[in-house]
Amino acid sequence: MLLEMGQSHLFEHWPEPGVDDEQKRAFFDQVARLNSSYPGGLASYINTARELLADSKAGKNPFDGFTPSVPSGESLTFGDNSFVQFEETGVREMQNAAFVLVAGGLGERLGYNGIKVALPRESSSGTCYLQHYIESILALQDASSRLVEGGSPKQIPFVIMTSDDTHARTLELLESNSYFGMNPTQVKLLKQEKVACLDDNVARLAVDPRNKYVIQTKPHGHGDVHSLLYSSGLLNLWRHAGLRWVLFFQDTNGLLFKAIPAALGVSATKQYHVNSLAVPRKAKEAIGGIAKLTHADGRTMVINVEYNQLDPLLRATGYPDGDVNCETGYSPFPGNINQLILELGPYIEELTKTGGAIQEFVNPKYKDASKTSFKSSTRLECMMQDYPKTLPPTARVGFTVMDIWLAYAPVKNNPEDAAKVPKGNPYHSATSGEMAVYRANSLILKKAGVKVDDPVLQVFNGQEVEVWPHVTWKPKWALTFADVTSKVSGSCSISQKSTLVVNGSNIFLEDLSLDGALVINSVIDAEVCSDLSEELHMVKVGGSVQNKGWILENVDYKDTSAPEEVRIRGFRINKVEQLEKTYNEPGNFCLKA
Ligand code: UGB
Repeated sequence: MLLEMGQSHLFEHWPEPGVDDEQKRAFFDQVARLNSSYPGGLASYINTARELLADSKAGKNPFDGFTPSVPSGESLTFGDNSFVQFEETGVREMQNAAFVLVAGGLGERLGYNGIKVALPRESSSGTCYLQHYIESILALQDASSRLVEGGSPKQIPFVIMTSDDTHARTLELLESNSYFGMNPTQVKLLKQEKVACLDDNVARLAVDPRNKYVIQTKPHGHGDVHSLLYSSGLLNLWRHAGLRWVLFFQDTNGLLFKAIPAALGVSATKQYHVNSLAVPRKAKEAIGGIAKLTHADGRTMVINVEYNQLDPLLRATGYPDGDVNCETGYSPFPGNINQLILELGPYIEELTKTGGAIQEFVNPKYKDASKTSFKSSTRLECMMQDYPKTLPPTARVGFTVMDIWLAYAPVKNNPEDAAKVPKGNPYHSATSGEMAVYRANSLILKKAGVKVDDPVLQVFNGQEVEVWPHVTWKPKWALTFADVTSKVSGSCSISQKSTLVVNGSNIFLEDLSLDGALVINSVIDAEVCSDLSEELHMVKVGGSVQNKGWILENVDYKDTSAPEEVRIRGFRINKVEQLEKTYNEPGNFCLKA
């Protein structure tokens, strides 16, 4: 096959039989792996590469014939009636859902040496992303089964897509932490394979410069998740188990689970086959824009257009200024945050036709304008949000826009690049990722009636951020706005310098005045409490707490004496003074300190 596909150069420097036989065998093992992990095999990969490389050389616009316009979707406002209603519907539906985390990327832009899901989401509790995701899924599982009368508790399946770069370390993180409380059989790791690199426009496979018996490979992109799910057989198992939804999400967004219940509520209510979560987006911000594309022949699709393509597409189709902010201060095209909710039935139907193959693209860096040779080898790539591209026009493809402060705070940029982000645009750094969690929690408490002091501005690693009180809670304490309002009452207040860590589902805050650091733990088993609002199970905490609290101290990202995860956020927490309370029985507790 390789010879037929014009790949004889791979064997050019091979010595006679008997020499390096082990390495030659390893070469064919690799070829077999590359062949079996790509829908249609290596021959299909090479053919597609030739077509896409020819299009790229000819400068063909992938959106040729399409005109973009602003699509209409559901726009939610946190805390209003319809939001609360969608949240309730979403939590109810959760027991029919499966979650899929794409975590095969190394996060080159962040430059962090570990896996991104092991980074702390915030450093007050020190909970890492993976732990937070798992605890959120478990809390949703419990809440959903409580809502559905007579429903037997279902375990929500959780799939993590890894790659050679992240697999071992993800598994190790799970195993060394007892899967953060999840049943290990609930979790499935699916490893994506890399794809062969290409040396030139006729798609000759690249030989690894370090070893002539190895084909050079690079990641194929998060779009692999669809073919992996399909070939794993999980989708049909889920269908037989009565599941209806598959929710996809990315590695570092500490806010995501605040948006998920309402977004699933929208999917269920509007019966969307595809629902993309979106946020208002600043023009030219480095996230894709969701657009409606209408072809000259009448076809339309609602699809993500990557940020580097949106501006040229607009310019080429009658918008001479390209991607610019409108009167709202944001681009009219909502920003894709790559949280997708797919309805399982139509998803399986589509994948049965496509095998999970997603339209690919190629992005070669040419040496010169002749476009005949590349600066370095390239490869085909695919993105999970391109899934709707092959759907029939009857498919119900929608999106749900939520406030940025509620839904989106990824950690993608290293401190140096983040500091260069134009003023007013989000930093997407470890610093802003943590501050966003405190801001969201503070704003939610405020909306629930707590008096929360305004933030102060502080600069960490060259980034000016709002510092709100450091409020953090376990997902089992509150998943929805209704949960929060049911757990705070009376006249509560939190000063700006405060830290509040809430750890326990049955903790209720009543007439609490906090000016310092307070950590509340409850070790009463929530699962035995069928109704958490019953007085019988409540740990009611109030009173006045005042202490020196926890202080943020600046750390420069170049200071190698600090751990990497501290350096990249630009501060460490100095725990000067706090009150920590652990309750193992219900009751009313008045704090004084
Ligand atoms: N990922 C994989 O699992 N495998 C891979 O081969 C590559 C990545 P990036 P990207 O939300 O801000 C996306 O690199 O691709 C995982 C959307 O395309 O962080 O530049 C990886 O582990 C864009 O439209 O993002 O941009 C991570 O979890 C916009 O929505 C995830 O895929 C943008 O995200 C994303 O990888 C965004």
